[in-house]
Amino acid sequence: MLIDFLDIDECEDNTHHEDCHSCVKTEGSYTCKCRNGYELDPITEQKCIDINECEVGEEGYNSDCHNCNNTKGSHTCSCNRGYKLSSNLKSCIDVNECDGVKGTDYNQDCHHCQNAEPGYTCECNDGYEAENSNLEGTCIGEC
Ligand SMILES: [Ca+2]
Ligand SMILES: [Ca+2]
Repeated sequence: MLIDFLDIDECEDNTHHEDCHSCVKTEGSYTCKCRNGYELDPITEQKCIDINECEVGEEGYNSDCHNCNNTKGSHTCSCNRGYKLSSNLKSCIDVNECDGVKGTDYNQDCHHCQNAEPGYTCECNDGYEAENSNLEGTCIGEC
């Protein structure tokens, strides 16, 4: 029986790289299959490295993500004022402040709330002046 001592099965011996998610035996060596969010190291082809979705740009993450934060195997987003994270946590969507309970989401003194992106503006009853600035509005009465 002929045994090829030179062809060590790194996958079986557990001597493959610990960052190799799924070891795949090749002729005389091994390579790896990587989990989602990782890619095969192009240099060694023997370990999985995190994809920096924030640097990859449009393909890697949603362009509606305002502040991308790379994490191992994924990434997170945070949003600018007036926006909230969508349910997939990857993009930022406008908050409809006018949907809320008056006094909670929009100003108590705002008579007719108009959603805007971002923020909201107000239309006011007769005798009041609208002051719409800094993503928020309010109605100011005559003194
Ligand atoms: Ca990542
Ligand atoms: Ca809004």
